[in-house]
Amino acid sequence: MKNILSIIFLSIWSAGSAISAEEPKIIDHNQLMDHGDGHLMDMDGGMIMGQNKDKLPAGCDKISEDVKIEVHAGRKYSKDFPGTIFGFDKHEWRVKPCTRLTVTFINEDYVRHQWMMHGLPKFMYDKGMFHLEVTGPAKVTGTLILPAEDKTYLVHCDEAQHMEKGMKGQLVVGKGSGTFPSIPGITDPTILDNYGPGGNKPPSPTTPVAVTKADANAATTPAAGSTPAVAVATVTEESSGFFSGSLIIGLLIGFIGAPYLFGEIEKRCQGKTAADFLQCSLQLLSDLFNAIIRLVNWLIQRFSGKDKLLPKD
Ligand SMILES: [Cu+2]
Repeated sequence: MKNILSIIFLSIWSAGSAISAEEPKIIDHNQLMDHGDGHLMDMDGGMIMGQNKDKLPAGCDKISEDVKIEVHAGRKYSKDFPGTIFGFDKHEWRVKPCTRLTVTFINEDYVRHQWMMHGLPKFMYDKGMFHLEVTGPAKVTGTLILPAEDKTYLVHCDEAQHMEKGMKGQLVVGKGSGTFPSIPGITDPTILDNYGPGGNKPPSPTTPVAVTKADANAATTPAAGSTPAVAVATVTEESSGFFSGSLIIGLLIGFIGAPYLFGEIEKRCQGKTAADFLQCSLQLLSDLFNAIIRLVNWLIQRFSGKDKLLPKD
């Protein structure tokens, strides 16, 4: 009886721990069919493109070193980078020129992810790329030999929005050739998200992006060694209130122009009866109004390219 109870208890306990274990079971795609030219795949979504284990790129006398890396991909790697949803466990890898690099790509999500490298020379990698892909949770391992020149290669997942939402990195060969923007934890975005007042408008390319001091601190502190690419300015209230620029100009013209206008009417219409004075001043105002209309028309035609004056009536 005691033995039966122990067996029941152990069964329940092991079933419970299997359910509570959240780590996905990773399937290894290691039986890929070789389709030639470094293209391998299986029927379960595992794929390698641009595999090369032994052909030396031009400029490489020999393989400089053999490097093996593991790249983990999944939603859980995005949590340190606000605004992202997907991520790699690392977003930058550095190797020497002519390295033979073997990448084990481990996808921990229940969707398809890729580790896709661009910009390889087409004399050797005919699609210009090296590409690992697997529908997870699963892993796949591929190898390539890196060219001799110093260059930075973009690495990303090409599933829709996965790169934009953080699944992006760079492979730096030798000294590299610069950096890519928006690599989580490595480089700043080209356009910094702005959560300040009026922050939903895209900034115009000629004006510095306005961020609050808190934003600026947040943008510069988390990424160690990163340099903010965007000028930091304090937020200024937009002058969209009652005293806008055009209103002030209008008031100035009115204040200066009105006494002059009344003086002119008085001068031209003096010595008339009340009725004649009214008619005279209305005629003057009408002439002035017509002159202004003609001037505005002329300016519009002049600056819209139709250099033709209105006929004078
Ligand atoms: Cu992906």
